Amino acid sequence: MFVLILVKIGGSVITDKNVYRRFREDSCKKIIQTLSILNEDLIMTHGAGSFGHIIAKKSGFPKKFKQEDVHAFSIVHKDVLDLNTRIAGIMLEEGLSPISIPTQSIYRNGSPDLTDFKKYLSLGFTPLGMGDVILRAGMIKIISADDLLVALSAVFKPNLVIFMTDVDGIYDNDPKTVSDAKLLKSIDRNIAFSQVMNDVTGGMKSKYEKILKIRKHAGKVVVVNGNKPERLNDIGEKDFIGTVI
Ligand code: ATP
Ligand code: IP8
Repeated sequence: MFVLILVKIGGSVITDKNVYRRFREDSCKKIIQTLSILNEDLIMTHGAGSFGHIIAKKSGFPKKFKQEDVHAFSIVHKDVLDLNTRIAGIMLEEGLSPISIPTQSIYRNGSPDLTDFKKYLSLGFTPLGMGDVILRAGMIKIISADDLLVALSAVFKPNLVIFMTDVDGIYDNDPKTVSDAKLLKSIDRNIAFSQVMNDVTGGMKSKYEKILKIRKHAGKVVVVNGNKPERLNDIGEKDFIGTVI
């Protein structure tokens, strides 16, 4: 049914966002197992979770570059690469052929150069992008994997884009702080978003704004619980648990 699928594995699923560099290997493995058996063309990206957001926030990123930022910038970048290597390792174990495409090297100008994604996808690899910090025009910027999906969707026109977070989809309020928050099975109204702790990319609100841009180029966009990746098999069914945009 699907031909090209773009995925963001959220840092909220594969890391503990409250604990610096805590990787959730089992959750990551389960997601990759589920994606690999879909047997479709895949472009994967992942967020930074506690491998990026904690130090970035502590260091005041994004901000104007100052010499004293060099070390923290370097730590965030190295931690993101560490997370990326762990994910790529699991992908290999599950029979995929990942190729990591560093955000550092594709954001040379204002918009990203996606040539490598195209090249490797056409050769049967699974391109793997990541949220990272970049230096541009005297600024330290944060490129979220959500930003990458906006750019990738405009070029690849995917049939399906999947966002995975640690909750069941998009709610009418933050389900972690509002006990009667309701899951929106499909989006048709404005939502009150709360800031996500330890997140420097605007949490769910900014994700939703990016999803609306992606929606223009994609057949379907879904937000699902990455801890229950098997729900992907129910997309299109009445009892699918997640948000369809
Ligand atoms: P990362 O940027 O580290 O990759 P992520 O993409 O997995 O993270 P977050 O930015 O952490 O995702 O967003 C998911 C979090 O957003 C959830 O843990 C949830 O508590 C919070 N949240 C806030 N408002 C909402 C909402 N209206 N619906 C769903 N989740 C919400
Ligand atoms: O986790 C953010 O990417 P995201 C990247 O996809 C950093 O929002 C370094 C915080």
